[in-house]
Amino acid sequence: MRKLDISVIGVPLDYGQSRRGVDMGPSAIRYAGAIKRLEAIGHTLKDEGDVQVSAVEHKDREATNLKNLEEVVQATSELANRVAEVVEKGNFPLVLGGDHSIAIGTIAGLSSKYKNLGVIWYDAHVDMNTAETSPSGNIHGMPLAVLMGRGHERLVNIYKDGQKVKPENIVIIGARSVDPGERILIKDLGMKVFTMHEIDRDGMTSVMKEAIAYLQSKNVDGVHLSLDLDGLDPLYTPGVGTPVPGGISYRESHLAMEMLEDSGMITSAEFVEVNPILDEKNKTADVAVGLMGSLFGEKLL
Ligand code: HAR
Ligand code: MN
Ligand code: MN
Ligand code: MN
Repeated sequence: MRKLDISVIGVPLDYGQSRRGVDMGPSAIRYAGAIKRLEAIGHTLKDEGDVQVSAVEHKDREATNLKNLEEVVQATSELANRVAEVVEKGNFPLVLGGDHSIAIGTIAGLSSKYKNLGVIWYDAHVDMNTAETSPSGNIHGMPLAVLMGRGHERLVNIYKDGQKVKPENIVIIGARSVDPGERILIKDLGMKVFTMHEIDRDGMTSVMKEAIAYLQSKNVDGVHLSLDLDGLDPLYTPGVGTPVPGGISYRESHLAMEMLEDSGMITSAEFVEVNPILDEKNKTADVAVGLMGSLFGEKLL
């Protein structure tokens, strides 16, 4: 098993969507014992603290379909710098959200080290809207489009200009809520998506084997896991802002994490969308920490 130097960065950002409370995600995940859990496996942990997020919404905003653009740009820009510092010193970045718009900053920062990054997007949603296609104006529904170079220039050009991930280096797992504009983009770009249909039909073992082999075939120099807790069924992770029934089970999710650990391919990770206000006794944060255990090599025997 790899022994890693893991740097934890919290991003208490809830401006990428419309339900307050997901800014408390990093605290909830720390409270659920993330640091001790990973230290017990044998890794070295450093808690780098939280990225600064404006507590007050900016007032003079341009009328676009991008809610709180200013706040999201500010937080993701700082996050990108922090992640770049972490990878430059050779540590493994573990980012705690916050809503999923933070992936814009995490992956922008990773681009300082990884030139052909692979991404596993574990989510009920595909997060590939732009201001033109978004039904909500919520930026947490847009990070994958932004990272592929599509969307508002202030988001696309965070940390450095343009595309951060190639569409063919992305694997989406767990999708079951896709908007019309997103569907067109997936087809146009020929993206690799394992929806709930494939998971149900072929089983998680087969899906993960295929996902891992697919990314290996792209000769990626690193793989980032972006895990949205709403990828799981809300039975297991009720503390999320946009739950969608019919999701991935607790057991399938642990298996997926264990298979990723066995592959040795994961070089960074983020766990997002934990909202303690909507949760039942910190259940969702507990699941997040359990999944981290499996991802980082916890073994029963
Ligand atoms: N697709 C919808 C939108 O753009 C809902 C997005 C919800 N996104 C997240 N992240 N929770 O996956 O508004
Ligand atoms: Mn808030
Ligand atoms: Mn998401
Ligand atoms: Mn989601």
